[in-house]
Order: sequence, then C-alpha cells, then structure tokens
Amino acid sequence: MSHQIILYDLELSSPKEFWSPNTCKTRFALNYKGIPYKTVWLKFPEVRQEIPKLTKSKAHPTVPIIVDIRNGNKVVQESWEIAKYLEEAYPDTPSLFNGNIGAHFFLHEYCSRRLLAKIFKLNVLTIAQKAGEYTQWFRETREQLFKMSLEKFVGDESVHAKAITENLDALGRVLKVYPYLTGNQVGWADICLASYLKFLHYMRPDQFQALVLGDKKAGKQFGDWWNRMGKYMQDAPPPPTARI
Ligand SMILES: N[C@@H](CCC(=O)N[C@@H](CS)C(=O)NCC(=O)O)C(=O)O
Repeated sequence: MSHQIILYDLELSSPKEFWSPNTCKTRFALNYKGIPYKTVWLKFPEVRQEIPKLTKSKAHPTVPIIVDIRNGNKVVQESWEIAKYLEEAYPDTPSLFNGNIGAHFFLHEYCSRRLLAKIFKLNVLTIAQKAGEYTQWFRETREQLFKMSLEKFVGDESVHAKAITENLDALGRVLKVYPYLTGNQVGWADICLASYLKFLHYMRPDQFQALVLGDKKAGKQFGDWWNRMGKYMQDAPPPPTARI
C-alpha cells in the first residue's frame, strides 16, 4: 500500500526503533486508523534544522509532525492537533474519540502531567546514554533548559517511581472493569498511555516491569491491556482484519 502521510519521528539509535512518547502517539493513531504512512527519521539536532523548513515558523521545533500528501501536502504539528486533524480528514477510519473527545482529552492531560513528566525523569539519563554521537549535545541542551545538571534534575528516582504507582492507581481501577480506559472501545486515551509506557518500557525495562506489570493492585490488568494494545504499537498499520 502506498503511503498517504509522512510522519517525522526522532531517531535515537540504529536500527531505527520508535521510542519517543509524543511521536508514538501519532504512529499508534495512524496504525489504529489504518492510514498508510512513511517515516522520516530525524536525529536530535536535525529536528531543529528540518522542522522549521516545514512549519515555516520560528515556533519551537518538535516532532511529531505530519505531511498529508493526500491533502495537498498539508503540514500538521503537535500530537493532539494531529489527532484532531486525522479524525476530521479521515472520517471513514476508526474513531480516536468515539463520540467523547472531552474524556479522551482529559485522559491525555492526566497521563501527560501525572505520568509522562515522571517517566521522563526516570528515563532522561538513559536517553543521554543511548544518544550515541549526540550524547553531549543532548546533555548540554537539556541542562541549559533545566538550568541544572541532568543528575540534579533526576534527583531521587524512588520519588518518581512512587508517584507513577500512585498515578497509575486510578487507571488500573478502570482497567479492572473495562478493557480500555474509556470503556469497551480503544481510543486516544489508550494510545496516550501506551505511548508513555512504551517510552518507559524502551528506556527502563526494569522500571516497566516493577511499576506496571508488577503493580500490586492491577499488574495483571495492565499486562492484559498492554497485550491488547500490541497490534497498534508497531511500525506500520496492522492488516485490516486484525485492526480493532
Ligand atoms: N506537545 C508536543 C510535544 C512534542 C515534543 O516535545 N517532542 C519531542 C520528542 S518526544 C521533541 O521534538 N524533542 C526535540 C528536542 O527536544 O530537541 C506534542 O505532543 O507533539
């Protein structure tokens, strides 16, 4: 199938693997919708060089960004904006919001603020290590941003681990009753959580095992849900029969 969309993603190591939490959201959403796409991989410094050429703006350059070839090479940046765009531009594909965009937006915000920020702290030193030739570049740009060393920024890992457990609690309670975060249908909320946990899984398999699968109250439910989400967490859409 020829691609309709170009997805810009962040390359960390070779072979190219998806790991970046924000670009995973767009990749998994395209997979869920079954929209064919091609990935353009950018290394960290290339994001700053290449993305302004697409956005033609001085706004902070980030990925994900998509170019929709089917729609006159329309450029859309930012994972939430891309989700809303895909929902409108591809109405014949499975819905990300299932008629309740507000619930999905709430869970997006909840997972971003309560989980991603903490996961980032657990992961940041591993990102630096895995950045290979860009290790120093990554360290310097982040230390400038945080105005402190990465080690100081990370602080005590056990504090972040405890916060992740506490913040997963409400989600685990939902998954004890329903197969997905907003009920019986998979949607954007699940894609957000899967993307953030994929980031943890990729960078810190030890912490993923301890905090998610080993969660005392809902480890089994998280494991079953993770397996259900597996078909969307790939580098291309699953075949139509396996999609939902
Ligand atoms: N809110 C944005 C966040 C985008 C973002 O922070 N992307 C990261 C990758 S996960 C990035 O482009 N980083 C490049 C850099 O920091 O130099 C979204 O959801 O798209």
